[in-house]
Amino acid sequence: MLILRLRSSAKKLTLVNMKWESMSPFLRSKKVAITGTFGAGKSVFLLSLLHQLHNHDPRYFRVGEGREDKDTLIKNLIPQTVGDSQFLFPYKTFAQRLMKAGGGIWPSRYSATQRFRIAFKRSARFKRDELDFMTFPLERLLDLNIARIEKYSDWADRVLFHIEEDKQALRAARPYLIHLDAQEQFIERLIRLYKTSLTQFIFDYKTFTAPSTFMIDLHGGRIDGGAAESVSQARFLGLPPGDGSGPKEFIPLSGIARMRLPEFLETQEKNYELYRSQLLKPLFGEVNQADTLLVLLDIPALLSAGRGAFDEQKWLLGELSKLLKYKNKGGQVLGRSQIKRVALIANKCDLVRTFEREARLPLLLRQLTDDFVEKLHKSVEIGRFICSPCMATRPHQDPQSLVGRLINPSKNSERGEVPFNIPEVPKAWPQEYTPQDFPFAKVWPPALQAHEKLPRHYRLDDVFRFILQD
Ligand SMILES: Nc1nc2c(ncn2[C@@H]2O[C@H](COP(=O)(O)OP(=O)(O)O)[C@@H](O)[C@H]2O)c(=O)[nH]1
Ligand SMILES: [Mg+2]
Repeated sequence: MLILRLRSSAKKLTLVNMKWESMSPFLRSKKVAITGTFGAGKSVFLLSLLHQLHNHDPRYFRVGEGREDKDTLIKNLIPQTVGDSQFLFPYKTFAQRLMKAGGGIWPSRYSATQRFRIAFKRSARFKRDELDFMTFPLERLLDLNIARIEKYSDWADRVLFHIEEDKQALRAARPYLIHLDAQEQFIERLIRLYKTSLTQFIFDYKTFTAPSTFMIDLHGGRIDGGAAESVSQARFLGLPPGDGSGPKEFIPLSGIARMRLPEFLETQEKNYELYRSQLLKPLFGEVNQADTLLVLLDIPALLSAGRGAFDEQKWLLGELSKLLKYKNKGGQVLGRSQIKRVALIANKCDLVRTFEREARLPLLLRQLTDDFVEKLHKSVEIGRFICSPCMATRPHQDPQSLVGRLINPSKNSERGEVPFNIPEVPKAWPQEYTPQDFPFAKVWPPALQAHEKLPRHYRLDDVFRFILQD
């Protein structure tokens, strides 16, 4: 409790700071939250953006808005300290790895939430700018119900209800449900069975796979494919072990099981509350304090993972819209949304055939996000972007191919640049499709050529101008 209290008073302090700074006549502060599902490109986006700003060249990264100020320069950029340094984005290390001679590597995972704060001056402006970036996994929105439902037992009933409504989920969870109803229950066994069910839900893109830390842990690692029984047991259904104590897990107990296991129920209630107060409330509260939200949508990945991935993405966007709508109702729990701008970004467009980028991605992006936009407050400004923060492919004479450093080790063990086939992007999202229909490849970052100082990007500067707008 003490730690919690300390934390919240630290938060108040930063709030006071932010207020003071935003009123300062010499500084313009903005808070930018970046989200997207696992692998959508949050770290690469932040890395590339920071890299372009640290090494700003107005020929390749346009900051000025009008035609007349196309030479606006980023000057005097200074990284600022962030509140909690364990989440500091290791910009320098990642940039060195990305820029290695002969071809670099993508950033690795180290934390699900990342932060970086910079201050700089635009040559045409009087005030300095400060940008405070944070990233978080969109999968955390799987927990929105936990954040909103105060009582553990209400949440448990609701989850069990959802499982029973869904035939496929019911099948996956049957061993767990049977043990819940058994004469005698073994707690370890209940937890093990629930982990197995949840793993299956994740593989089937079920949207009630909470707590989300089971899928994406606090280090940003995602559960791997494989047999549901074996891959799941080392992961936690709640907060991980720490401070010398074990994991703080919770599973949905039925009404009968809650009566039969009063002591276990008590720890379940406690762990549920800890998860809400230590993870969800601070995170969602902070997201709502951002001015601008960037949502990275990896259309090639959604196509190459099958229709379930598309449906899950849409559902997560729906939950995100609920979080942002807390403007009027129940705003006390998760904070009033301050978000004024949302950028919807069709990311990694360098993996799509050159001519299809502008011809096909815009419509797919619309179809994916229209319901989301519809649900937002009308005052929120929406920007839509086709983007690649780090172009890792080059055109090939065959328009159905691109050249890049293919990751597939059996096809390119040397990590050299090779041409490879690119599937055609559909004109609209098909009602049904499987991973075989759109086999998009993965590539290493580009091996820079002699005249290139920085990786190329595709319209990353458009997104940046959107962030900076007055
Ligand atoms: N071709 C291409 N691949 C990218 C780009 N951005 C990210 N990726 C790939 O996507 C992977 C995941 O990106 P990352 O930023 O770590 O995703 P995160 O989980 O959202 O932080 C990277 O390892 C790259 O393989 C891009 O602009 N172009
Ligand atoms: Mg990342």
